[in-house]
Amino acid sequence: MLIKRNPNGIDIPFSSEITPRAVFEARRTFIKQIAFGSVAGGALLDLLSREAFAQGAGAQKLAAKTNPAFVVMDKTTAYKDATSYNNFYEFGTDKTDPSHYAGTLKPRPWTVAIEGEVKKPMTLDIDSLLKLAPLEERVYRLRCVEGWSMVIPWIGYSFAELIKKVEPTGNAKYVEFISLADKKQMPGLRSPVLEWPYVEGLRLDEANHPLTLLTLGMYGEVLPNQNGAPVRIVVPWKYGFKSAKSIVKIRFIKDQPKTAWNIAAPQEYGFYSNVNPEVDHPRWSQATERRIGEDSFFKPKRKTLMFNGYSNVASLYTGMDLKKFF
Ligand SMILES: Nc1nc2c(c(=O)[nH]1)N[C@H]1C(S)=C(S)[C@@H](COP(=O)(O)O)O[C@H]1N2
Ligand SMILES: [Mo]
Repeated sequence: MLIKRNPNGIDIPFSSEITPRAVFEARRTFIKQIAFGSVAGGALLDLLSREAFAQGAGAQKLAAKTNPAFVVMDKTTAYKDATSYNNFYEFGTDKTDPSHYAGTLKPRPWTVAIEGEVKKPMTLDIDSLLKLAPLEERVYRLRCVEGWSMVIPWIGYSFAELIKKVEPTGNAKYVEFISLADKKQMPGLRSPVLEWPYVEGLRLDEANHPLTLLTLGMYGEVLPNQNGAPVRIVVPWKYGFKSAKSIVKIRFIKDQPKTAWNIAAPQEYGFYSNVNPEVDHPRWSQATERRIGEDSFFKPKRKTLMFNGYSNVASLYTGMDLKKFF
């Protein structure tokens, strides 16, 4: 496919438009069935619409216009994989735990308190967040520090839009994202694998980078519980654990915050955690990754890209030793 590079350092496919989850899925089934010769002639269209109907039923739709400047050309991960292979330790540490147990999370009503070094602290509910800026669909790579990756069509807008609204003071140098920690909704909190609540953080300039996405949906729908409903952050050039789920509090602060994984294993998980194939995890290489849904004997692992392929963020780290600030 013909592609061009854009200023965000990611690949843009030539045409793109809002693609609801049902249509992604229908297309996949459709291609599979063509490959196996099980579909012919007039059955094609019928199959497409039936699939779309069957798979789209249930979840709440969320309309958004695709922003082609933020769409990677990689094949999108199947919705089924993106919603059944998850890390969300508040619901257990197995990959399938969140899809099995996150049903107890109540994503509405929900509020996010924004406080700290801001001129306009505020508490916003989900409807206010949905209206704060135009919703965009963006297809990002997500690279977990464990060595697997996915490609997900998120829905949201640049976190910078929210930063503008609350007007950080001159003392604001970092942003802290705090996830819900409610034992009644989250069975995983009984286990001390991490210090609860789950906390993540960014430097203010990282938080202000247009790629940093305040995320309210995926695959044309509101976020499924296991993916961090009703609101999460997505920072595509960093390892997945920087993208905190089910956020209830956002604090603008002066000093670098302590973060959940850094507290748990400081020698393994640094504050920055930029995707970097040249800096190995102490227990494994970060040079390659397995794209979920792509497993096969013939498929070699993919090479992990510097900053997960989002090369234009490099300017955020000019003069920094990324081996030291891992
Ligand atoms: N609150 C919270 N956020 C979290 C996690 C978590 O355990 N708790 N796991 C992180 C990790 S390790 C990854 S890889 C991504 C996974 O996001 P996904 O399940 O939507 O693909 O969420 C991140 N956000
Ligand atoms: Mo992860």
